[in-house]
Amino acid sequence: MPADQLAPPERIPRGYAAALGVTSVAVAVGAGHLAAALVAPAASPPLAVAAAAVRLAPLPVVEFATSTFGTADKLVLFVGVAVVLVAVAALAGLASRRRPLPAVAVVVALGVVAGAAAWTAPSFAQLDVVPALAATIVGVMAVRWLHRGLLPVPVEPSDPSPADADPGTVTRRGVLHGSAALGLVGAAAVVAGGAGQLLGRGVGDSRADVTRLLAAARVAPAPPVPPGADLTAFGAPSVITSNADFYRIDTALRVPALSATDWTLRIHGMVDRELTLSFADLLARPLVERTLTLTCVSNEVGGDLVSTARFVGVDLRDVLRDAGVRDGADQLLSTSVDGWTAGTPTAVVLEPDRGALLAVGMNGEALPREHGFPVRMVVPGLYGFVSATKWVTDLELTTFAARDAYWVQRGWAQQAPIKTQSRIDRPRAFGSVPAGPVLLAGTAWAQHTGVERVEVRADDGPWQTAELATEVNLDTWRMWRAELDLGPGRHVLQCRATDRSGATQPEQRTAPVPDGAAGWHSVVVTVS
Ligand SMILES: Nc1nc2c(c(=O)[nH]1)N[C@H]1C(S)=C(S)[C@@H](COP(=O)(O)O)O[C@H]1N2
Ligand SMILES: [Mo]
Repeated sequence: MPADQLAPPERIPRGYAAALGVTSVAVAVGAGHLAAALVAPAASPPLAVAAAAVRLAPLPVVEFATSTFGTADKLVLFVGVAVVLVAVAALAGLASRRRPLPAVAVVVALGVVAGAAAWTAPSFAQLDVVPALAATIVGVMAVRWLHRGLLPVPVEPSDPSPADADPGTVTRRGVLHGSAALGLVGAAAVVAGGAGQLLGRGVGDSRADVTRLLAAARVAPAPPVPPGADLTAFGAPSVITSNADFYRIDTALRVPALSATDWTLRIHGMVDRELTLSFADLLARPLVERTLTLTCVSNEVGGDLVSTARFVGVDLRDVLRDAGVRDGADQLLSTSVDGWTAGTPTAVVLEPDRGALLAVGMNGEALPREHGFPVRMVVPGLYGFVSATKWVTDLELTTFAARDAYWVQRGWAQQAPIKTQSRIDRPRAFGSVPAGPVLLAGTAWAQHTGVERVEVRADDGPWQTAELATEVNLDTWRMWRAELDLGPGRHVLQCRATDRSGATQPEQRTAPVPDGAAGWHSVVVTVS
């Protein structure tokens, strides 16, 4: 047989080529994720790229994403990044049927993108380039190794396959060899990625220790929720939201893994004395517990981005007074470990009866990691985006003229007190109820002002005053219930609250941007 007939077909079959691309990129991502868990938790390549996408996205896109996908927007983003990555990787593989160079080039380019994403993050530290570097090196090695393994082996005389097979046909030995190589690299990707995920989660998880410390600490407790404050039996939400049910809003694609031992808070800028507090310094100050209702500015009328917890912390006002706030410092700019910022009016934080906290505990335990472990800010009466910085590590006294915080740069308001709102929780929208007296129940909030009155009506009829539950405090939502006599058919139920300043919610619906939604909540029900 002439020697040239033994020459190996020099192209990888299409399916294998695509798999080469996808598997190589997968093991690169896995290696990057593992390297990140070891040296630079925030800089895992897929997380860094997704975070950069969030930073670069124009405001309308971000608004569309949050309004369309709600709190699932992060999942949608990750799935989006994954789909694009798989497509690019498969194409890179297909372009590399003869030579590995195109796939190598694509892996390097992806590495550069991941490196740039980490580099441009507001929280960039030098080690943050390591994961992208590790991913690139492992990805290039995988491409070259798989390419060698997947190029079909020469057809040997003893082989049962026809000797005149088309170039590009793989022999059985080639199939086994190629699948094994792909399987091996795929398994390495899963192991590395999984290890990265596990290690990343474990870093700094001293929550149980903090929970124990708080249980042993002397805390001025919040008055218990008074009898008559809860109307859960009638369908209103529970006054205290469990930590598991507490709404969560933030830009963190991976919850920062801080350790209470390593945490410090720097207080600087327009102050007389710059301060740096450790977690132990914080716990050495008087601890107080306060029941407070947090609300997100993105909450739509009738929405559920509002929850209440018993927060334990230290008075933020006292801490700022220790640092000595200079005249003219009208903005308290707080920064989280991942670079997110909020700007709070200094005057509000310094109000003696405001009760602003550097919070460390929530509902009897350390702050859950999703809610800011080990320390977050909470300022009663202000929307979260201007006050409730989680994973806070830096407080700068500055001016509103000098600095715009994260969401202000993206078109949201600089000043954002929570708007008085009310919500019908029962009956459920589009539910059906039997005819006769129909029971309505819900909640209303006017943090730091207090809820004076809630009214309900059906079908633009006369307003009827609801029965208010016992008040917990001015900073906490207030439950209500009412009864309306409704005949069979479709009805529109509405509610509106009046706060202690005498202001009644305006009827006019406005969108959450830039400073919170307004308008009356209404639900449509069928009485049968
Ligand atoms: N570090 C950080 N803190 C943050 C945010 C964020 O994106 N990053 N979002 C804020 C917003 S918009 C709100 S409404 C509250 C929500 O707090 P929660 O998730 O504990 O309910 O956190 C605030 N603190
Ligand atoms: Mo928010």
